[in-house]
Amino acid sequence: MIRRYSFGTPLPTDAVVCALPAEKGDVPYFTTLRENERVSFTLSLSPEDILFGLGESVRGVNKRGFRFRSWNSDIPSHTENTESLYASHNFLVFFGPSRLFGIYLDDPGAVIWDLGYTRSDTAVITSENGNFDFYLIEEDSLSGLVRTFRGLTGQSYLPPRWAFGYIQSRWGYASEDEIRTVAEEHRSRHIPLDAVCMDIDYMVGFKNFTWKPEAFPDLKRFSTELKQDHLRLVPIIDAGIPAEEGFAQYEEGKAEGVFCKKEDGSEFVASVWPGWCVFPDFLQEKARTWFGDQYRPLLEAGIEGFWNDMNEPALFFTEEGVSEAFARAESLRGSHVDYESMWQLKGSFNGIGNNMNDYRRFFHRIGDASVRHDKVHNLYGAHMTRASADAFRRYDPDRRFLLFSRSSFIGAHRNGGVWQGDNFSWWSHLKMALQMLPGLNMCGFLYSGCDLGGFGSNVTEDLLTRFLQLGVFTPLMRNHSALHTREQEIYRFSTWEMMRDTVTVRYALLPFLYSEFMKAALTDGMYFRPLAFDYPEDTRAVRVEDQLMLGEGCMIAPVLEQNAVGRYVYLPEDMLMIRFRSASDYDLVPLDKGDHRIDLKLNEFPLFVKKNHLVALCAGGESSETLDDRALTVIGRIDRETVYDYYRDDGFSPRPDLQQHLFRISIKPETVCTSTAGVAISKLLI
Ligand code: MIG
Repeated sequence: MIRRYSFGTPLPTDAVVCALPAEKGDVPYFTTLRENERVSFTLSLSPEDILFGLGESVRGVNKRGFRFRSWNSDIPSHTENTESLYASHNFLVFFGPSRLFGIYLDDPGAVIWDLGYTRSDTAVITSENGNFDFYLIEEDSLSGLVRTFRGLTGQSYLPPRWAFGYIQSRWGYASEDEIRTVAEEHRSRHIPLDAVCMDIDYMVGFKNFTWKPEAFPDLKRFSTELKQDHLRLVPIIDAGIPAEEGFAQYEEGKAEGVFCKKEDGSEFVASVWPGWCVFPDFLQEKARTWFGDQYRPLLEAGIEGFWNDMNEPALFFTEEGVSEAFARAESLRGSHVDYESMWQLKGSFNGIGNNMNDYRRFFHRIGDASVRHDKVHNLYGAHMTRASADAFRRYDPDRRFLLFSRSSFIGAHRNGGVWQGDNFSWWSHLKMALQMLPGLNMCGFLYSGCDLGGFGSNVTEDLLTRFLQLGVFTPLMRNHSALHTREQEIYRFSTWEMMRDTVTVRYALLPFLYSEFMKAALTDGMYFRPLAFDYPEDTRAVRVEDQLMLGEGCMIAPVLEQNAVGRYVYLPEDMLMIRFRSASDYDLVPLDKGDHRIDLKLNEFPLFVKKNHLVALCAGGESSETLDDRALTVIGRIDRETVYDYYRDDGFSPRPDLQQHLFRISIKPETVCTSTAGVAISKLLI
């Protein structure tokens, strides 16, 4: 059941797809307080209460014990103390012995989530602007609750099947020769690969929708050549458009009036990669259509996937901001130099990027109204994603395109996936990546993953290996790294064969993981969940922070620590462990409910399968298109007839019907081909 409570004058966000009448009276459970524009909701928490959700955010699966701020931020150096990341996902579930409900604040401005931070026994949620819809969702189970919420916000984005392949990316690939080399290094060593990303270096002067003619003399020919080798190119697109006289996109957009304006009606200009830029007003349909149409030359060159970046929007600086900083610095000139004045001097320039004053300098048109950016800040990236997805649907309504964005808001999950933004080659960020996945899934962002290996700083062999072992299971499996960091492609390392073997597991599992993903997406379910969703009565399971449920019957528990050759795993019920080394090399170990110390050498990683559930493996391959998924090895620990509904489709049609694509696989203990220690393995042809 969902109830809507309306506060102030809510602005349209595009997050919700069902209109509900607003309730009269106060929101149950919470104490509401209005203070000037701010509205806050207070609730006391019992020691047992657990809070799940908030999508992309730092810290644990259980969000309790910290303060978060929904404010989309370009923040590469985030640590566990960072209150805001690249996206804002205002959905939170309260789960305790005597309560189960979820709340969604459909608020495009800043929202503060004090979840036991100021007082450990109190949650206070504050909308800074006070114009929003508050949804209260109640169901009998965690999964039911999330499903109801997702019904409210609409079906998740469906990527094409090739997007489940391994993707190699790096900031710096600047020509087709360089990309060809990356492709060849993978193919010649039989490291599976489906796509290579093109970062900003492909553009002329970092200008969107251009590409360097010397480096990419014939993009269509190049993309066709790669497609013959079952590889795809995935270029990046940034939010800003260079404010350069004579640059076609600038002139055209200016004539159409689609850029964000300042109060005096002049264009808002800020510096990002191409230099001075203007920013499409993605909140206007006209601007979305215009921006979306700019993808056309790339689509015509055969591109089927994109990543949208810098769409918080990230701002390096504005002329106004720089002048103000200089003025502040100037005012200190001649004053006695002490630490205080020096800190002030330094401070003048430190906060110049992504500055709140700049976010207050420009406006969006919503209907007839002019709305200051900071009031709707968190919608910008989501509406850029919407512009792109709409354009792809216009260009080819019969095909799914790959699209993942850095910034997002709930609603964008219908149009694209997300990557988790700039992380570092840190063990702590490997754990953070895992812990963000269930929240993202609750909010509908099923297609997601982190920069495997870490974006910033220098990776090590063991860390990349453990990142890849998590990546085997994340729908987006992309190795990405920043300019000037250690080269991070698998083939750069002495242990590349071990890493390749890890990737082969992804390809053996790809049809199964795709099946689990599509079933979750088409039923408003979750691909990754906290253990609490499956074992709400198990007081141990509900607090597990480093294991996740995957699909209907599986659980992952990656190694997240340096030099570890194993880890403790808690099994809430009897399971089968598949300990992988490669697509063809794995152990099957039945384990009973309880605590286990599992040996996991650097080349080993486990997948756990509930009793009387099945996993299907194919023989693998080097690209998603060339996998032979007709012969499946079905594995399970079964003591009765067990059924798996295997989803299989053409991998690109946009509106697949679930029922039409399900194949029922059924095994009886007595009919299996091999049976060792209660584990059934069956080879099936379908
Ligand atoms: O300011 O395009 O998150 O993935 O490699 C950095 C260069 C801009 C940030 C993205 C990252 C990408 C990088 N971009």
